[in-house]
Amino acid sequence: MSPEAVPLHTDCDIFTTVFYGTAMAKAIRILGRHTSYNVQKVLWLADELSLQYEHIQTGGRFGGTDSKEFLAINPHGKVPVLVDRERAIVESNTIIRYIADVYGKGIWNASEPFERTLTDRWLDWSIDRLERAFVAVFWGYYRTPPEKRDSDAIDRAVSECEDCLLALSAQLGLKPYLIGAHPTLADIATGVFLHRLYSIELPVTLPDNVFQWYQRLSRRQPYNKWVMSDFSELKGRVGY
Ligand SMILES: N[C@@H](CCC(=O)N[C@@H](CS)C(=O)NCC(=O)O)C(=O)O
Repeated sequence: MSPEAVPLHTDCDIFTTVFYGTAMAKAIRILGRHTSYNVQKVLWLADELSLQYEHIQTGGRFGGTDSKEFLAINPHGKVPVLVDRERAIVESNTIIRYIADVYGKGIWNASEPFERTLTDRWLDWSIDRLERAFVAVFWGYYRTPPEKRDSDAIDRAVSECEDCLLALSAQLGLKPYLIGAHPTLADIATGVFLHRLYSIELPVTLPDNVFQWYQRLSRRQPYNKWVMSDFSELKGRVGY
């Protein structure tokens, strides 16, 4: 089923679906609209690991995040949420760490504490620097109607994004992925922003290393399916 084909859920449906399952219920349920880059991190990793899960479109035009049942699961009213049996996990980077720890067989995140910091620092940096710069570009330009845009703020945000891309480029060096020969959570938490930076009409320069990394990621089926999915419904949409 294509992402768009999933039916809308009422608040009540979401509560029922999450806790009691549907006819196609799986132990793992991923709540969140596929157009959210935070949700895409989770769907991308789940497919890399061939997890069996149920995807419940939630938030945005699908609604459901302001119901009291959803807020009981995530008081921030945001997606993604992962429900693994009866336990709910929130915050995209926390969720991907959890999935990697429980289902990842040591490939996507190291267990040795120092090795783990090598990946973790990119997850933290992605929130502190990259996401902040990306959001200023994506919301300031793509999601804001032309007559309301602040072009100076957009220029500053593009420059901040380009600084972040240079930091990624330096790290990529001779390595195909941020940590080495195989992608890890570091690539997921940062690589999820690349497609949008590359494909909105603004000229954001991708350094060579970063462009090649983007191409490598694009050839991975889960990246192609989720991260490179159509997000045009968000254009000029400041509502959520
Ligand atoms: N820090 C949170 C941020 C979650 C977040 O802001 N999610 C956005 C989508 S990217 C959301 O739920 N927006 C409201 C909506 O989609 O209805 C995370 O990483 O999970």
